[in-house]
Amino acid sequence: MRVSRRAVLGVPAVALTEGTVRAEEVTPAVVVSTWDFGAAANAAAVAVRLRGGSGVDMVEAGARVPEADPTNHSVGLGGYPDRDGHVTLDAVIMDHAGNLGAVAGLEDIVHAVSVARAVMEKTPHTMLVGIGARRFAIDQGFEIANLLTPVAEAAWREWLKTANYAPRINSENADWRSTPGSAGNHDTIGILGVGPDGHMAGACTTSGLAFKMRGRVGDSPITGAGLFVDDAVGAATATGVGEDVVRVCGSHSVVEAMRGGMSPSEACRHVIERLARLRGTAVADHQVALLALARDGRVGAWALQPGFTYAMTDAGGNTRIEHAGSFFEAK
Ligand code: SD4
Repeated sequence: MRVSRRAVLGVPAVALTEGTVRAEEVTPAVVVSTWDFGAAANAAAVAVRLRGGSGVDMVEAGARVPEADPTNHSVGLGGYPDRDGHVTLDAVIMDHAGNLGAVAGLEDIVHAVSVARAVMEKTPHTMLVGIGARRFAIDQGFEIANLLTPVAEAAWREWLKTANYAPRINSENADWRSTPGSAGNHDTIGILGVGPDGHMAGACTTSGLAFKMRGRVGDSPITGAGLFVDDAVGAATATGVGEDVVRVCGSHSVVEAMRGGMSPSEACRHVIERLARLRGTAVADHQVALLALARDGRVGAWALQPGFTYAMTDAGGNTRIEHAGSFFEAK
């Protein structure tokens, strides 16, 4: 089946193919990201690359696109709040030389990925959390903003009517079978890129699971879970129920499997199968998806459940959307 999704993507693209060609058999990608809407992020990343920007510049520029989009309810502005009504952001960025920065539980700042980059470049640390992260961001000149949009607040107030305050980690993926990228689906963006100098970088940014417990942090800002970059091998990122990604150090495990000789999709599948073996029925209704970019531009992904899509873009700016295989579909 060949389906043009140009209208959906709103980016310049040639024929976009779904599910007919293995991602690893096509033109080497220079940027990949999670979900259909990653296409807009990839377009921003490639534009930066064409202007000579580095891998870090690319993934930061890409991640900032959904962060600024109020209609995306799991990243940045417009993200769904925690149970107490606070929008809290988690983000990480990592370069080819093991430099990395992260923030967790950041409030009132739209571009968590850029704060993470400032942590990487301007502090001796790798992660700042909560009020310390917020204070650092303000000191660095980031503007304060109200991230709780009227739409997100209305969704939260609706949720409150029936809210059971017991920990419930999969409220965001309650309807993961809906259209990929839709409001009910996972929206975290993980983005991996290769700069014009051949060096890799990655970023991951999210507002986390909707209506999470106050203080909860998932996988996204955790190096090795939500993101890992190894310039000699490749990079990986994760989306889905962060508690499950953390259990298998998702992204790091994918990179290590690639180091051992697996292709990107084999490596993602290997780690998803490990998670499924480890957790059994506990993950029957959870979505976890892994996406990998080898340093030579091969791309692969695998998920627990069907429905995970990713956007891959070559150096010429041609974007295609691919559907990942899944554990429960392949069973
Ligand atoms: C988290 N992995 O906080 C993130 C959520 C996510 O799409 O991927 N949402 O657990």
